[in-house]
Amino acid sequence: SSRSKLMSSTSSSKMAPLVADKHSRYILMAEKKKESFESVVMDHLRMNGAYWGLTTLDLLEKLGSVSEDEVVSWLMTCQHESGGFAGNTGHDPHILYTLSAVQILALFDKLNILDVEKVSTYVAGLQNENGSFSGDMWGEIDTRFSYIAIYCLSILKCLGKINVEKAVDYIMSCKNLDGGFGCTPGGESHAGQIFCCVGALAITGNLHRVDKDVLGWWLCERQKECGGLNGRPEKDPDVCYSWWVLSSLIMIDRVHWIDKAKLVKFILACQDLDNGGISDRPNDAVDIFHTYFGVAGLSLLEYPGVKAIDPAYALPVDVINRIIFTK
Ligand code: GRG
Ligand code: ZN
Repeated sequence: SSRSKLMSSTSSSKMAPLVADKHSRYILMAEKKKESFESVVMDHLRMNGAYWGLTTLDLLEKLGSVSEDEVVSWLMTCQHESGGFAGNTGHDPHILYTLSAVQILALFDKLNILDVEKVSTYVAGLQNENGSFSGDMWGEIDTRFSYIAIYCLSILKCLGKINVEKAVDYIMSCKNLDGGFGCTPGGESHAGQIFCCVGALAITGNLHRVDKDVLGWWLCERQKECGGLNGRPEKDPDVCYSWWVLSSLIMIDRVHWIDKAKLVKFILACQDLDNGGISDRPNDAVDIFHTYFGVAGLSLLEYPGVKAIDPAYALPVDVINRIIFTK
């Protein structure tokens, strides 16, 4: 079946395997010749980059090579008095960075150092009258922020602080006739936005409100001849959609509608076999973002040697189990 198809197809050609150690080394060095991952995080990658790099290392069972204390003490300097986190020390808080901070603390099993009341008050305070969420005090509204707010409050066990019903109704108002979702009502369907909406519906137990066959069809049409996935019709395939599309297909139980073996090949073909890292498409320059999405995609595809990742929370399954099933 699909697993044997995966085996035969990967062994029949001379495809290079996942060069996991090189990817770990690439992340630890993060394009500079700096000594430690921590200094690179502080200087260049900031909060989102830290989440991408650290999650990739954990999926490859290499999180132990990072100094947890250094990362966590830097991370806490990014917290603003409002409770939200910034992308780096001294910057302004935003819900995007607040999620990355919560995710990093979850990876290190350090959520207990958070002032949960403060962080959850910041996140809940971004909900608008119509149920939508703004990204920060300036007010831009996007279903990305709905997903992030629901995610943070779920992990912190504070969903009671927002109006979940209104939040879900707002997300449903961003659904299109093609089965997909956009960033606001009427916005074009895009795989990244679909991931956010489906993820928020999954976390709140509302997946029954998705038309799984219509959405599943739109999502599986993202696979191109080369095996890679694109983010919407007429666009080029890109490794990051191995995450946005595949996680959505898994959440709605339609992952068998794509050719998994062909997608594995596409991701593996985007590796830099010499220096590590994964690019958006074959022969492009690698970056930490696509390295994360390539490894996370392979995790969803059950590639050997990569830990399982949760499709709704985008963190290793063991991390999510530890949080959801305790206290
Ligand atoms: C926890 C994984 C995780 C995410 C947090 C920030 C966020 C929540 C989600 C972002 C969802 C999103 C909109 C992703 C799309 C990112 C992307 C590759 C955009 C590029 O769009 P275009 O139009 O590129 O520039 P295409 O591929 O369409 O040509
Ligand atoms: Zn991309």
